Amino acid sequence: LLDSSWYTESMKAGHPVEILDRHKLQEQQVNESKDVECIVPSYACQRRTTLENHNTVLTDALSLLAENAELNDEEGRGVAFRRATAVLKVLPKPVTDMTQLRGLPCLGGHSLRVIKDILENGASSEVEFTKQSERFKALKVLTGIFGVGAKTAERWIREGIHSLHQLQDSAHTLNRAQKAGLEHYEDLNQPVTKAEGDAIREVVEKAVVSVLPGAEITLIGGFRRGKLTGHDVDFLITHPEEGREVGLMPKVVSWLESKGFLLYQKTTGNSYLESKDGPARPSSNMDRFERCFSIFKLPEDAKQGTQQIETLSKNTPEHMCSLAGPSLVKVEVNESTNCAKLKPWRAVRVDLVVAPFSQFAFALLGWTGSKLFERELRRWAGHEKAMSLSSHALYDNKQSKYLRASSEEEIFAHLGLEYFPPSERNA
Ligand code: DCT
Ligand code: MG
Repeated sequence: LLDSSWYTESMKAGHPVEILDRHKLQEQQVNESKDVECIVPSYACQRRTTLENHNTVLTDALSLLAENAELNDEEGRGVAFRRATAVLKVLPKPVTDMTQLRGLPCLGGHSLRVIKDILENGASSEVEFTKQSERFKALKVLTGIFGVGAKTAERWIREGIHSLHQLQDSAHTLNRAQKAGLEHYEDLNQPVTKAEGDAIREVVEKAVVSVLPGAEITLIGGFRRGKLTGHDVDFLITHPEEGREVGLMPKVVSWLESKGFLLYQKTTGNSYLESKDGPARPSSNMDRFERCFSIFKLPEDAKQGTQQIETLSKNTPEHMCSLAGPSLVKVEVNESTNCAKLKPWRAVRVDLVVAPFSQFAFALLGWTGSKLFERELRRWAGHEKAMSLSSHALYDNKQSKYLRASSEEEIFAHLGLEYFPPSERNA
């Protein structure tokens, strides 16, 4: 029986194995036989999850079902699939037999059926069916437009709109974000590389220090966790002197705009006031900071640009269009030479967040992710510690007071959790 002793095996000295209360452990291990020492803790924030994943076939399948549930507004089901996926991510070997899953937490009947199907038949019929379904495909295409959420996509689908062409041909008036999203659809659906993230960081850093010397900028989100690609680039900005960050965002945005770096931006002000709002509810923690959602115009590095043009000019413009996907492709074709040339820049989603210095550690922890890790941290805080954690603060309900922290390590300590670096928060 390989069971979850795998997990123990994979844990290096000093890694957390005994954080969980004994009785909690027993509750989770419904199927476990007494002699098996199971130590996969049930909260993702108790497990070190690196990017090394030995079960990508299974996790890809369950992630797709999670995504489908989320797109259909079935949050509970989505979370259940995400939790099951996260457990599979920490296993030190590929699963080859269902018995290996005995005693593992968070694997519900539905997830187990999917896994069994894959192990026995090479694929899950439910996953394959979902992938092929017109509804799933339409939801993916439409929510792939920046500014379009599941609810809007759902409404459009009910009206018979399944593709970008149909949307363009419809009489719908799109808002500013959606127009920009449609215009830069191809670029925004291409993964952003770490190198592109670093190039953007240089520009944003220049903007930030020129408008407020001493201000500090940190790369957050997936890139801080060591991912090599992402769907956007996230930055957290602060200033060591509390209060100096006030009014910073409009100045940064103006600087970037004046230099032609922004194709779109929308800024929201900081609406969090501890004295007024009290401990932020977990669900509302993402939107209270001064925040800028933007589409960045990132110039291609000249050398890379030339290479692309050379390769692509061997294809006919028509071929290029099909390579690049449906419609909306930014290819400049010179009529006289019939020579196609790529535009010398690409659009990238960039999120900027400004936090007051006293909230910086909470913002850093809250914005580093992964989304599931964050959700689990908040669940742990609420259910196990009677605390409310947000990206602004940590409130202890028993002591009726805020717990201050100036580093992520201190927040983990307040929560009674072993500290994990960002690279181990990839749940
Ligand atoms: N976040 C969260 N809950 C959400 C959305 C975001 O806790 N509902 C946090 C965790 C990650 C961080 O904000 C940045 O969000 P994304 O950019 O969506 O996540 P990411 O991990 O950076 O993913 P990607 O690499 O694809 O950008
Ligand atoms: Mg991100």
